[in-house]
Amino acid sequence: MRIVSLAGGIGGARFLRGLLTAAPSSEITVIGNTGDDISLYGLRVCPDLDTVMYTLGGGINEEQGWGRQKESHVVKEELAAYGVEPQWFGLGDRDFATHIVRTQMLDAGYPLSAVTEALCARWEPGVRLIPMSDDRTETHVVISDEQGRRAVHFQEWWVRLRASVPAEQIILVGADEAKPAPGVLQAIADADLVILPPSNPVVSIGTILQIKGIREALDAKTVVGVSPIIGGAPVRGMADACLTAIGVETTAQAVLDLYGSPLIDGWLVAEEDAGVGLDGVSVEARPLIMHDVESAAAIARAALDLATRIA
Ligand code: GDP
Ligand code: FO1
Ligand code: CA
Ligand code: CA
Repeated sequence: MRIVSLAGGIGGARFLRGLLTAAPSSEITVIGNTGDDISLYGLRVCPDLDTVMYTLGGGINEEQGWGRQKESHVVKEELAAYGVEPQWFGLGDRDFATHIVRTQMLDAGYPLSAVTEALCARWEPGVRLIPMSDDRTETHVVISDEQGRRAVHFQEWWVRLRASVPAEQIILVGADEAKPAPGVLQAIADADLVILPPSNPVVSIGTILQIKGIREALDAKTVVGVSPIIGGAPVRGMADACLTAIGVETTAQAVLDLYGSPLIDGWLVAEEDAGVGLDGVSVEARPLIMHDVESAAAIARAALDLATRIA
């Protein structure tokens, strides 16, 4: 079976690890979010691609959900000693190597999709990981603070400000010009099934859906989504602040309405959210907390079963 999944960082990666357990013989293509990407100290950092790559490749810091296990922070300390900014983003030493390799290849002219493939040759994530686009896009957030009304990089809003300042607007800079990376539309066309994991509906899935042609390609497919919102709150992170910014309530129902029909054909919600519904969508309630690989695999199995019944 050929499966395509869109993915952000932690929620997407943990779901995909379950999917690999649930469907070991399937061919899985992951279209990764690159709106979170940021250039720091001359290096290109792709947090969501790296989170998927490290999680599936066995190199992730499990407690944190991002970054490398057995990490040290000597380079960060040395940069701080020079007074180099920003100091609010925590790049570890092992992680730095990934960004050095990536930047070196990008500077040599390789597209991000080729760079990602090269990095994955080491990590063997068991899926084909393709960035949503080789064209540079970045999510920026419009805020108002003592410095006035201005746009900051998504990472500054998320990591430095912890989303404590309301987002007035969330914009994917470069979206109009960005084309899907090579292989993205073909993988969707060839897929038997598309899964939207419980990734952030605004800055992960919503971002990928803004790339020209991707949403249209998905309309022809059986698409099953897993709610990242349980009982009116995100399971982790600050997705509520992102949803509020685009005028959407933080509920499993509102996220389903946001994705809407015809995009979504099946929707998994948690048991406390039973009763959620939308015309044309098959909704099922299941335990949706990913405690470990086995519980993530059970959710993946439920998504596969639902897709089989719809198709
Ligand atoms: P990020 O890029 O690291 O923020 O990760 P994603 O965008 O892939 O996923 C973030 C979303 O995952 C958040 O909105 C969480 O609510 C959701 N999430 C995290 N853990 C779980 C879980 O165990 N179950 C469900 N249903 N959602 C989860
Ligand atoms: N998240 C944090 O909350 N603080 C950090 O210092 C931080 C550093 C970082 C470095 C590399 C990387 O791949 C991810 C990192 N993250 C950090 C996580 C990440 O930036 C965000 O969780 C996601 O991009 C939000 O979707
Ligand atoms: Ca992310
Ligand atoms: Ca559909």
